[in-house]
Amino acid sequence: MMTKSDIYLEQAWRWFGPKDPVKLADIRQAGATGIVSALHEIPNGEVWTEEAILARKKIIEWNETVTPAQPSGLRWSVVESVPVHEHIKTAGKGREKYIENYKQSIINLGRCGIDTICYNFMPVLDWTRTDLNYVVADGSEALRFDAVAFAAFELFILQRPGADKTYSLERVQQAEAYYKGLTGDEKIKLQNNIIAGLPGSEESFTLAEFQQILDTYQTVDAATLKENLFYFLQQVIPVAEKAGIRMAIHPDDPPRPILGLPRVVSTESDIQDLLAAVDSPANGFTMCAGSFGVREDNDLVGIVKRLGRKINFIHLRSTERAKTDAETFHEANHLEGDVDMYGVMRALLQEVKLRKEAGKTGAALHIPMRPDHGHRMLDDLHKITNPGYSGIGRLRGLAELRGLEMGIAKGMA
Ligand code: DNO
Repeated sequence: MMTKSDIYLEQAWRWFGPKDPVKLADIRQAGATGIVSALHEIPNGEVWTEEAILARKKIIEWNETVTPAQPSGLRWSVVESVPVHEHIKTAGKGREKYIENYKQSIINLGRCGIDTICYNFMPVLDWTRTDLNYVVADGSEALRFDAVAFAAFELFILQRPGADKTYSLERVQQAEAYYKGLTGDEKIKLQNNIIAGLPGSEESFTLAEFQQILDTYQTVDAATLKENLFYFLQQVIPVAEKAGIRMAIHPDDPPRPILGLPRVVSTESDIQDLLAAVDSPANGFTMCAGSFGVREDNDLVGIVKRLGRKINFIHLRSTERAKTDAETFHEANHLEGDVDMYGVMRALLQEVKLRKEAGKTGAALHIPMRPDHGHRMLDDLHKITNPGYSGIGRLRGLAELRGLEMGIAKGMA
């Protein structure tokens, strides 16, 4: 029998809680041992109590269908995400209160034995796509960000004041033609895809609410947003360090400003800046190959090589930029597309090896990794799935990544 190398990443899987159509029992069969989850029902900004955390942890870690209950073989390894309230990002009037609440949630999670928290600092919207059912050559469905469709939403559906000045004339014309070709239902669908909230984004808006919240950023440019991020880090990182929690900021997706809003976690130099703001092992990032990989100027393997010791969590997926439009992309199969997954995996395992030599253990050694997103394929196509989070599509992703990892790790031993 092949024995597992001791250079490996913890295989994790995102689970949206008891309502997720992909069940914990399915995840066990997919071979993951780490669960990535959140208390999605708690409104942004409120404290996560120990009681609520422990109740969810019990569901994940104990199989209660047998008596007496047995360990399920899964552990709640990462919280994705504890959302950062908008007032923290804009330095609004509730900032101090929301930071105190955030600290308390960190302390409570630490007390309950959680070791990693993923979060993001994207203004208003979390990850954004325009098409949730883009059919690729093999007939499966992928998520897609179409820059023309996005501009059509912003210019002609939302009609954001000043938006036309942020686009080239060519883009405005493309967007107009695109918009004119949409039926009423297609317009509603595009709007919903963008502002009704993708899984895990926690917030959804009507058009009027959306413009209102965009307006709260009128005086927040990239420099101010960075300052607000650093202020947040200065407050929460020492608390996380003491609580035994490793914070992992997630990069912007897509990794560039949208809707006139700044985005400050898009590039290697953004990451360097935020790491330098507070020097602590608790101040790390999520190496999300798919999000960073959308930009051609992000050197993924280089990021892992240079900043590897600050990687606290990993998302592996690939994207493919459209040949005719550098800002349009879809999500490719995990080992295809623009991401050099072999190079990224190899660099990650080299990092694990260094950590092993340095005597690290647990999550600090076997960094949790989840297959990020997956196509809707086979039986997924007949089921209701969370966009990007289908069972079989991710199973394929994890299986491919696991094989890649094993091949590389064996070669390194
Ligand atoms: C999308 C996810 C993001 C991510 C958050 C982290 O699939 O990668 O929603 O969870 O940005 O805070």
